[in-house]
Amino acid sequence: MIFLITNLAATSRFLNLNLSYISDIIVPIFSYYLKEVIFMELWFSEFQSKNIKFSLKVNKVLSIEKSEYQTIAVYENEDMGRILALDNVIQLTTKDEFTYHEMIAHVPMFTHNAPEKVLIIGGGDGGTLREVLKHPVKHAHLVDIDRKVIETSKKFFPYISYSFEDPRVKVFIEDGIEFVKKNSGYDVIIIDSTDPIGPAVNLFSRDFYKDVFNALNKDGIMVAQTESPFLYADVIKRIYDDISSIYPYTNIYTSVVPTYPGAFWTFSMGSKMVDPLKKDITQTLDIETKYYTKSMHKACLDIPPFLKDMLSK
Ligand code: AG3
Repeated sequence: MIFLITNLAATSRFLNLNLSYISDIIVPIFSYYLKEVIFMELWFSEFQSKNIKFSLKVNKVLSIEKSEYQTIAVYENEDMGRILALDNVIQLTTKDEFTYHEMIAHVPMFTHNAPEKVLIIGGGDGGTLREVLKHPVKHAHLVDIDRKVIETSKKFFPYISYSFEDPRVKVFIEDGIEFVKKNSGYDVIIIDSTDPIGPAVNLFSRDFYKDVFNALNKDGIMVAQTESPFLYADVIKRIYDDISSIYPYTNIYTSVVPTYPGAFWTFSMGSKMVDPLKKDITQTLDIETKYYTKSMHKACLDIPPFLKDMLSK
C-alpha cells in the first residue's frame, strides 16, 4: 500500500495535479485498505488451555459491557451466528447452543418421573429454561447473580430468551450458592454455570452439591455441566467422586458442543431415588428437539471406556 501511495504522489507530480485531487484518491484507497486490514480481520479468541486457542472471525461486534461481575460480549460470526462470551469464555453460539441446552435439561427432566418444580442455577441466557418449559412443569425458577446477562440475552438472543416471558417462570437475582441454602422443594435442579475457575468455582464444590441435595425433594435429581474430559479430566473425576459421596446414583453423560473447549462435553447427574440407567423413557412425552431423542438419552449415559477408566482411578 505504501508503494501505491508513493507511486500516486510521484504520478501526481509528473502530471502536475493539485494536492486536493490527490487526497480525493489517496484517502478512499487508504481507508479501503484500512478496512481490509483492521476491520475485516477482527477475531475473537478464547484460550481453551495454555496451549490451545479457539478463534472465530468477528464480522460484527454487537455489544461489550462490563457488569458488576464480568465482561459480557456479543459478537457475530458468519458460520456460528451470534456468540455470547462472559469474561472471554464462550457461553453459547446460536448455531450449536441446542446440543448443550437440550441435553442439560431433558436427560434429568425425563429421568425424573414427573418434575413439577425446577430450579436452574446460572443459565441467565435462558436456553436451559426454554428446554425445561417444554415439560409440563408448574414452576421454573432461575437464579442468576448477574441481571445484565439476562438483559443482554433478551436484547440479542430473542430465540433463546423468550422463555423468560412464560408465566411459570420466576427469576431471582442472587448468588445460587446462598439461594440453595434457604430454598427447597425442587424436583430437578440444573446447574448451568460457567467454567470451574474464577467466580463460579464454588458451584463445583462438595459443600454446594450437598446443599443442592437438601434443596431437592426425596426423589430429586440434580445435574451440572462439567466440562470436557480432554481438558478437565481432574475436575470431572473430583466432581464425580463428590457427587457419589452424597447421592445414591451418580452418572456422567455426554453431548457435543463444537464451540466449547474439547467439544466432547460432560454433564454430571446425582439422583436420590431413580436409577437413571433403569428408567424407562420409552413412554415419555414427545417434545420438539433438534438433538435430544429417546435413543440419544440411552446412548449418552453409556460412556466410552476411556472416560469410565478415568473415573475408576
Ligand atoms: N455454560 C457453560 C459454558 C462453559 C463453556 N466453557 C468454555 N467456553 N470455556 C453455558 C451457559 C449456557 N446456558
